[in-house]
Amino acid sequence: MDLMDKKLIKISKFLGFILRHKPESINLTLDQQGWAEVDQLINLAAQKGTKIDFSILEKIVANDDKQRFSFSQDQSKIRANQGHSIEVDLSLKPQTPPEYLFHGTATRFIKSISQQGLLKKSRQYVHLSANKSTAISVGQRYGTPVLLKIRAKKMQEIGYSFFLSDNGVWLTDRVPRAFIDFPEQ
Ligand code: HQG
Repeated sequence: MDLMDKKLIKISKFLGFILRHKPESINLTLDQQGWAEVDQLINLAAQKGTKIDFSILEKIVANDDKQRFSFSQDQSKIRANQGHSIEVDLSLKPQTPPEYLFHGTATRFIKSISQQGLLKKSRQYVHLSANKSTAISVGQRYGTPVLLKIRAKKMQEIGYSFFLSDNGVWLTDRVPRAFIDFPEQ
């Protein structure tokens, strides 16, 4: 990883924090759809000591490993594609999920998940992925990863809604335990 990559990752983390969780920490306000004015973001971040310019934002939007951020069409605004803990309306339309989706978690959460199902915790949705390897790396963030297989299509057939974020993450309100296949211990 070269220095530039390191800088971009640092700013991408900063953006994730600001655009998903705490815009007020730099006195920024997001609109209802989660958009921040790019100029405002740049100015307010600078006031709090984080130097960002438009070309860095362009690089992050284009190259972020999970495509976490998007510009509005005219590039005057930027937002996070998913992962919010603050209330935003991403205007995602319900979609039919594949038969199975995956959720990566850590061993220490399994007992509670087997009792309560998957809950969204501090975020707006439970996050699921179509491929196993993504789910495993998500779970790894919290400890020894465990892969849960979710009967998504069944859930949708009985009335649960699923949404697909612009960066390919499947989102739903909750997953009752009956739709989760736990790995054998
Ligand atoms: C767990 C990252 C106990 C859940 C990733 C997870 C993702 C329960 C944790 C995105 C539970 C919440 C989201 C229950 C759920 N009892 N634990 N009943 N129900 N949990 O970070 O899915 O890199 O809010 O399994 O790639 O880990 O930030 O959710 O372990 O897409 O862009 O509670 O964040 O994206 O943790 O990750 P999180 P997540 P970024």
